[in-house]
Amino acid sequence: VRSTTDDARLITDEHAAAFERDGAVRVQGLLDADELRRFAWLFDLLVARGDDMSNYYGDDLPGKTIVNLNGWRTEPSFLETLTASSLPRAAAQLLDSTQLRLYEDLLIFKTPGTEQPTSWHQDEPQWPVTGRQMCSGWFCLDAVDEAGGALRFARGSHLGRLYRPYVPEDRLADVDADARFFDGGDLPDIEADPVTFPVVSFDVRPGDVVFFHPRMLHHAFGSAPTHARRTLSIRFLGDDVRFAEKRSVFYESLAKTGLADGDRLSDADFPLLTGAR
Ligand SMILES: O=C(O)CCC(=O)C(=O)O
Repeated sequence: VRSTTDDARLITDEHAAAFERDGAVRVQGLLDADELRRFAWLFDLLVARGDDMSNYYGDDLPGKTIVNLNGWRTEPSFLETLTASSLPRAAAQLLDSTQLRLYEDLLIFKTPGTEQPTSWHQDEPQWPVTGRQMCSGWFCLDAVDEAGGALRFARGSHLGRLYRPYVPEDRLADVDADARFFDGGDLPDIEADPVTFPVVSFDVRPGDVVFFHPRMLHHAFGSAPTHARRTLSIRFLGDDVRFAEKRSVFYESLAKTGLADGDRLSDADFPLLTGAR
């Protein structure tokens, strides 16, 4: 755990400007060796409890994709490790937010040589919230380049429209019910229109964190032939975020928060990580 004081700057003005302009920024060397060791420990524990989601990512393709969503709900030490790390403070600085809450954490493990991609998508369509002060902090425990699964983004797409999320057929009615949020309609073919959607990617080394806005269109190839891709993506919400009911939420507990449109977020479902209550 870092010895920096609470108000030490982890994010430069250049990082903040890039995040605002492009919707994604790489902060190199944010996590030190001790923080990485703690996250690696959590990763090993949670991947063993993960689900093989290869059928969702494309099980006609080589490899395997294991996912564990919301480790914080099952592993008591998760929040302790996260709160003690520099991630929440860096995210708060990036969002210029006094408070920071956890939205969710997502572990993704792609075995070596996985060709199962993460399809182009945005995250916000299935988050039952409104506001601008939101970001995910995505990092890998291994060095990863674009071909080996580093996230690829449509630069600036956080300033554009929201598109209908992909859902299985039995949930299409839920997406229809939320149509007012999806002013972009169906997801366009991102790769086919490089003028509207210029694709950028950041190679990462252990300790680097890529922060991106949940409206960002993003995608990833599988993993390198020689090594696995061990990834954690941790989602943060800042001061201006309020609850906004959606039926197309990604997982069920979000439909059971008891919150109504416009409510401030509750500690029970969105734990406070930094800042006073
Ligand atoms: O790491 C990946 O393959 C996908 C991650 C992702 O979509 C996210 O963090 O929102």
